[in-house]
Amino acid sequence: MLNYLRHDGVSRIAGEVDAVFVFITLIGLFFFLITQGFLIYFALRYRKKKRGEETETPYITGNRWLETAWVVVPSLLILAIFIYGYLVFRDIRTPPAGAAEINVIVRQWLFEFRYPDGRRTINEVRVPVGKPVKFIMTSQDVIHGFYLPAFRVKQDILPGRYTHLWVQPEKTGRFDIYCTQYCGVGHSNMRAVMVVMGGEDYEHWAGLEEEMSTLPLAKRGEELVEHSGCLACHSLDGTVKVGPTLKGLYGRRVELADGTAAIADDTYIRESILEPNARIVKGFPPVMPTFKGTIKDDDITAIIAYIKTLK
Ligand code: HEC
Ligand SMILES: [Cu+2]
Repeated sequence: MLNYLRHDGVSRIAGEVDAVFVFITLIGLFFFLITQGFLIYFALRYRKKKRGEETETPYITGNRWLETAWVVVPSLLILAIFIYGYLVFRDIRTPPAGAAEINVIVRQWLFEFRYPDGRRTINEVRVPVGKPVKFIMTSQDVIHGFYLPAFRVKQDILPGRYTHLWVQPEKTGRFDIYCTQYCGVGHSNMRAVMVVMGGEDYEHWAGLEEEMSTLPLAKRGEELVEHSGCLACHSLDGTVKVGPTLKGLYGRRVELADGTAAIADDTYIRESILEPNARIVKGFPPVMPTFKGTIKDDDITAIIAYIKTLK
């Protein structure tokens, strides 16, 4: 949590947003100290007199200068806060011309990223450092959110509408993305990461994806499991995470929430990925997102082939 307190120069906008907050906080602090200072001073200065020491309260009808000042000064300050805030807001909302466009399609409970060249990734978006990127976002079901705390930017994602958000990362690294609208039981698992890569690394990665199809089936399945967000919820070593482990799953007898049981064969695993809520494993919450439309048919075959190797 604490590392979000400093923006560390990840982008120009992050610095601008922090500066607005510091500006507003300092004004607030200044008036807090003045008002509280006078409160304490007056409480002592005009405290109750001892018996017999009565003084008559002066009758004050007004003070034109004082009243003008306390109307004009706060008005100017609020105007300054508005104008400063508006200028930064305009900057946040206006992507520079020529920003690369990445489509973000979300649903309960995952982020899918689609690149201009047709590549897709799940819960992980890769962008080159130093270049502006515009995310064009829409939801397939309920309202979700897209929050990049390190970059100080946030935007709701709505069904049936497109919203956008842009960033220009100035530092390489991995940055968390959170869904910030309570979107159902799996909400707290709805996280993604933005990987900012150096220009050359990015070019290398962009060329990489194509080679996938020549890999052996199980190896390809392994890559898919690693890059589809499965490992956020499933372990490969037998430990229970949000969901059951994938180790030794193939051929296992699975107790289901409705009291029946199933054998984890090809059909069962396929259904688990495309329609996770059709059969729920006993003792687990129904939080797995569907990968229908995201993972292609032959890729599911590859994932099944990989799960078979996890003895
Ligand atoms: C948000 C967490 C989450 C993600 C991401 C996720 N799963 Fe699941 N998965 C679950 C949970 C929870 C269950 C158990 C409840 C159920 O049956 O839906 C489950 C069940 C399964 C099952 C049935 C397991 C069994 O023991 O019967 C399979 C197979 C599976 N997931 C595969 C995958 C694959 C492959 C991916 C990635 C493409 C994936 N899951 C992504 C949470 C997740
Ligand atoms: Cu969400």
